[in-house]
Amino acid sequence: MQFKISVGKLAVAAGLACGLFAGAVPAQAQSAGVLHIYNWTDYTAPDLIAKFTKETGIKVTLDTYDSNETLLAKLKAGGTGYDIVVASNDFVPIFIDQKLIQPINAADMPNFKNLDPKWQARPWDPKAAYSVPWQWGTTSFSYDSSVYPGPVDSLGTLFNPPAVFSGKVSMFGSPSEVINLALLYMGKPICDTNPADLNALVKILETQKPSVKVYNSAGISDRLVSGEAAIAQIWSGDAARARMQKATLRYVYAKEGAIGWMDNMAVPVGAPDYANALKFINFMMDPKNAAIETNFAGYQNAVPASAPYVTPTLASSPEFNPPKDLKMVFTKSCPALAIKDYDRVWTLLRQ
Ligand code: N2P
Repeated sequence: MQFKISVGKLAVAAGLACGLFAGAVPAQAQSAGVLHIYNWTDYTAPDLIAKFTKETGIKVTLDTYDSNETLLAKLKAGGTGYDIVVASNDFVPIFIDQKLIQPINAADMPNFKNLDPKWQARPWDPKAAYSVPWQWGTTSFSYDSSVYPGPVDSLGTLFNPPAVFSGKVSMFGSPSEVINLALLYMGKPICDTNPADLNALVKILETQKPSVKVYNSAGISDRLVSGEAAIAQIWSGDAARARMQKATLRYVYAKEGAIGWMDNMAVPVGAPDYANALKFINFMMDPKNAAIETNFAGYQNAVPASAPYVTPTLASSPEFNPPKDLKMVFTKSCPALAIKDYDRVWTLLRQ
């Protein structure tokens, strides 16, 4: 083992020997030319990657996942080789506590000033010590109005669906995201552990289950567009993209509200290309680059000066513009007890 030395380390050693480095070489800067990104599916604009590579010479690899739980399991297993991951606000504190992501001191980056001040100090990372906003959006559901004309104004249409949706319901595969939306439907707070409420929660999910075709957070838009699903739990940007392919789809802002969230870039502990990760994070806070990502994925970013570059079709879309009077409940990290309860609910549901 002790004789193993990575190619990156050799390159650094060679560079030092040739006097290429004027200052101190950061310990993590082993490989000059690669960045390994691990992000949600359909969430990284190919144009952005091409532009980053063109401007920096850094090559990018991209792997994808479909839930925070998958990302957590992957980082816990260790040895991923990823330099950038994108975690939702309710999971960032978990990654910090479990020492799975490392400090990046984003406030010191040149483009940090481009962030909207309200997103510079986020409750889950007040000093931007570990993370930088990627995008934010809402979670609700879309249905096909050619299958069911509506009107639809309640999460009840998803959780207690009319017969026409039988076998055509698509739900996320993520316990936290399914349970948060069900709690909202019940009018109960996120992280609720009241036993009577938990029983009612199980009942709602068990009642919905016979209508559910699949619990899977990947491929949602494809299922809606192909007709395999006619109603689906979905995030706002994916909903906009799906509707652009199938005009009869409708994203619902229910009277019970919608879930709000923000995803954040972070650097895993042990990232092989730490310096490149910081370059990418800074690159993403450039207004034009933030707009490229927004135009691709359909979500709001945290860089106000990106607005002029956002396509008018997206900027004026209903999915991009939650109504002013919407009850938006932002997700948050739950105490260990609630997480345990929700694991039990999920296990019961999926057995
Ligand atoms: C994936 C979008 C995921 C956002 N297309 C969920 N936080």
